[in-house]
Amino acid sequence: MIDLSPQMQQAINNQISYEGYASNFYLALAYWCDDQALEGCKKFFIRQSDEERFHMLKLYEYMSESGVLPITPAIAQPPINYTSIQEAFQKVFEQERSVTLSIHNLLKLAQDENDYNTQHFLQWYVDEQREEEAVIRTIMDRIKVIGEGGQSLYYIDKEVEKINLQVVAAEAMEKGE
Ligand code: OFO
Repeated sequence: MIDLSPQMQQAINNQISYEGYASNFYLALAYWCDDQALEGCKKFFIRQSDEERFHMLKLYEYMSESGVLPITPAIAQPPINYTSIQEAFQKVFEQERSVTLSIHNLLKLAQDENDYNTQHFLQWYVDEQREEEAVIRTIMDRIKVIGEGGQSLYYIDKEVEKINLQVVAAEAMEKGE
């Protein structure tokens, strides 16, 4: 059994709520894309929403393994409207940066407390955030290259769909599927 300090329990509970918010944030974004007829982007965000839920569940399991009852959080309303796909991806990037920061703060707490189990557990999240930020940066770069001409939305959507398939393939490979 893993011993979690009261501060660590609180911090992991906070992280549960950030991951839950991220999952709903992406879900809302998926259906904004659906409303804009951006099917490729919708698929990208549905998958991302599922991933965030998985991140949240991993934290539940970690708490449970430690003999602590996780607190299921109230989830704040995420944005449901954007002025453009460019703005949407900018907000996604900011959202990911804030989660990265909270993971780093959590890791810092684990280091300060000499909590080696939690440090080890969190390394997976550190890697995951780095990969997610890299994917979002790639998409933002492609959006810039495509520009804002007449059919740009069509090409952006196709590009995001392609990147989504690459992410799915990379994840399957990691799992050895
Ligand atoms: Fe949970 O990975 Fe991003 O936010």
